[in-house]
Amino acid sequence: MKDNKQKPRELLNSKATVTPMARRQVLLGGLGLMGGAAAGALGLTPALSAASNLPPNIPEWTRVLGPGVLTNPYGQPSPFEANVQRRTVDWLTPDRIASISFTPLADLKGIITPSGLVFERYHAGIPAVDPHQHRLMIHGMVDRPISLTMSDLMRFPSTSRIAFLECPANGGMEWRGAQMDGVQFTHGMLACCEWTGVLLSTLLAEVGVNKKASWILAEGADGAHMSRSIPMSKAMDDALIVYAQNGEALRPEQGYPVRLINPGWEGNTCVKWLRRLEVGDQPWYQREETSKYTDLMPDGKSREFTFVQECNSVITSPSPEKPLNQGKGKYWVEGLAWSGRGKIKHVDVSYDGGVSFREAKITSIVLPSALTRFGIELDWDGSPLLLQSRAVDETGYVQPTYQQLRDVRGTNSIYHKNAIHTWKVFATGEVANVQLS
Ligand SMILES: Nc1nc2c(c(=O)[nH]1)N[C@H]1C(S)=C(S)[C@@H](COP(=O)(O)O)O[C@H]1N2
Ligand SMILES: [Mo]
Repeated sequence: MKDNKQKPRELLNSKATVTPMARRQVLLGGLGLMGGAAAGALGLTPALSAASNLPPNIPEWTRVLGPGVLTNPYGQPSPFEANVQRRTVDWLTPDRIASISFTPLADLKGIITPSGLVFERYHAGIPAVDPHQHRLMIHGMVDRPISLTMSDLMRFPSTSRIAFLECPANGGMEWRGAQMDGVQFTHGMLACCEWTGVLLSTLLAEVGVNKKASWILAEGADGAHMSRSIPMSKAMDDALIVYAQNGEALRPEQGYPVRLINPGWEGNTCVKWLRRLEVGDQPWYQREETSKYTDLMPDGKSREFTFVQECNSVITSPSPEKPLNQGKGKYWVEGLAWSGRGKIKHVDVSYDGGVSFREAKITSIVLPSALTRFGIELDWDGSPLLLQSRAVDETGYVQPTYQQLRDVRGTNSIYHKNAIHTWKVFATGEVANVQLS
């Protein structure tokens, strides 16, 4: 593990280079595998030579009729975008069953993550749930326990909400130093979708909750029976029982046919393939070691519950995946900010490792507990930069530096790392992940 926490000036002058292998994998990962085959399926042929398609010539695709409707009954991205893929880090987990894949943040625009690119986190793989044989049970300290079919669930008043989904382990590999060479891996346990379903409070009103009840156990139908204890206050506030994502049924990866979404809270509380909600008067012990999400503090004690995903941000371009590869001149620097405590108020960007900051433009709709996009124009003179973004949310909370975060949390943690991130831009335009204290 590289441990390259340095002061801005040392880093700006350092000769450190980008790890060439890692970057090449990120940039070329899917192309060789998918480009040709996908292009064939759509009836597109790669250009004979690029120049023959450029003005003033008439490009070849303008001279022929293209494939017709229903060439692709469920549409796919252009084959030229085949490199935009979820990716995993093979050394992170022993297999791909209890594992994670990452959202390709560098290639995305706006604030909505396309469903097929939402990061995946499984403790026992994806169960093949048949919606007709699936039930959502609600029982425990309630007056009228119920077992709902999917059709039953869809008869309740429906509501939609855009919210981010973030694993609290996002960035966890960076606690001890800069390690992952790409924003996909430093911040890609993150997505933002429009979620549609029924407010949990509506279902709880239907079953009649005992006045003494204060917690709810949510349990999944996967082999891990992954379960989480949710305080009644969140259940009664904005917790959503979701059956749709970005306008269509949930994807199997995201919990088809039904999952829990707790806006602004740890992704692990958002139980997928939801089969059971048990109402009780105390939290349940988290059963498996692998599904414990506790924060180990410097004194060796653990925090049992840290539900909220605090304010965070990252520049997605430039990034190791998006170098400044057009020489000197103007570039659009952009990134994402988010806070589980509400709306993003503003984002500052630094080009000199936090010595000075300037305010970025917010370029998207601003919603509570949703990704928010920012951007700022850079007129690059070709000298090295230390790029940072620092977000502030509507509670006034300012995203901490590594030093500030480590003063409270030490370096033993895995979860809830929201420190200001630094990209070093070299004179060549290449970008590397570095850490400043
Ligand atoms: N049933 C079930 N729910 C689950 C999980 C799981 O393994 N099983 N993983 C959790 C974790 S740790 C996270 S971060 C989120 C990830 O959601 P996603 O895979 O839709 O991105 O789902 C949560 N819900
Ligand atoms: Mo997670």
